[in-house]
Amino acid sequence: MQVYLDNNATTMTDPQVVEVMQPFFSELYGNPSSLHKFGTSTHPYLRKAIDQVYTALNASDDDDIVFTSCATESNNWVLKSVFNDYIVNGEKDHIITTEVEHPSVLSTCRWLEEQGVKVTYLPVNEEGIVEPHTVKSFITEKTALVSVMWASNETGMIFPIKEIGEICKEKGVLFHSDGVQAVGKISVDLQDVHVDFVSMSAHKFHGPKGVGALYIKDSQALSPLLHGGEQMGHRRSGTLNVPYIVGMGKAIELATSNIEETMAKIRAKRDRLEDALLELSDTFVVGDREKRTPNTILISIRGVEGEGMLWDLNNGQIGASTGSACASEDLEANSVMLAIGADNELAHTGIRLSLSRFTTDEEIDYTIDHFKKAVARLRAISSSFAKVAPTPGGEAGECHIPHHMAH
Ligand code: C6P
Repeated sequence: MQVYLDNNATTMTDPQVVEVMQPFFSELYGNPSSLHKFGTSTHPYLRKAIDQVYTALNASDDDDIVFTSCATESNNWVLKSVFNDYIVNGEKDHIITTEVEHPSVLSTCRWLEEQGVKVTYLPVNEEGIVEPHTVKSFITEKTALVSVMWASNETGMIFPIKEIGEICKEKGVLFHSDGVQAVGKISVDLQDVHVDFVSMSAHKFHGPKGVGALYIKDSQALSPLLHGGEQMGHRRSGTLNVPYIVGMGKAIELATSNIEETMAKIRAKRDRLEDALLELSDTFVVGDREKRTPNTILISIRGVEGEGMLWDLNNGQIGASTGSACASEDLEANSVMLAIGADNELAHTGIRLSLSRFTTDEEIDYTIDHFKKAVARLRAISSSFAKVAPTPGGEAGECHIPHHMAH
């Protein structure tokens, strides 16, 4: 059996999505900007995809949804254009974000610091979320933008976006949320929450890779990241990627049209897996499960290195990760676990398991069985190693565990 439990890194493209994309490669391949019928015949399909995204997010007709190549582009666009539009002219000089954002936000912020922008990286609390009062206390007259993720890719913790949005509105500060791990996993209602910009990526909700979007409230001005032709009303130039946009429309419709029911099923499987793994001694899960996206577990097994565990899971045909896929090549401790107060040793043990609507009960049973055996194997190896080479200055397993991680 093969089990894919890395759906926060990317998802399988739903076969129904592949099917609707198919005609746009070799049949309806015209450039939508062309005036002939090859081009214009794509328009109804593009219109439909746009409507599907608006409906899924409950966006208003006054808002803009602009297709991009991915969430990394959407995040870069917001941060760099806010810099260009509000900071370069000296009006403002400050951006607020959090310590636990995805690298597409954090690296862009570091680059902005090199350009002279003051960036505050807010700490998270012990559950791994930033508290609204913390955001409020750092906003000054010079703050141009607050950028806080909607849900964490690593822990699944859902951030208090509604409350932070109210604070930003009251203070007159622009608010961006990286919605990559929220869209398609929890309800995202953009008429209920005040947020100026939301980034998303289709491949996180069973759409294709290489297409994302940026939501822009009230179609407000934001200078383009890519200059060029007139596509998307000059907001994002480049020939429209029709098959992928059509695929994204279908994917978001499938992911959100019955979200409560779909997520209840995923949550039941996730909780069963989590309960079973927590039967292992010295095992901890980050964050209250009711406050997490329904598909995610970040679990730590004391004394079991994350990389060793991944290797063993991989041998058992189970795909998981130690955290963000784009940081998985280094062997550093999980930065989100460090940010919530885990010590270095514990932060090296995190394993992220993320389910999807395609995860089956049989796969969960198989994973529970293999995971438990893997922990036993790895613990046996590390205890026999410890007998030969005791670690100086401390007993095995002596590490700081934040109290919220204890089960
Ligand atoms: N996170 C993960 O393993 P792209 O790659 O541009 O489609 O999405 C980037 C991105 C932005 N924000 C968040 C919160 C994300 O989770 C991701 C992608 C993957 O966690 C790959 S690094």
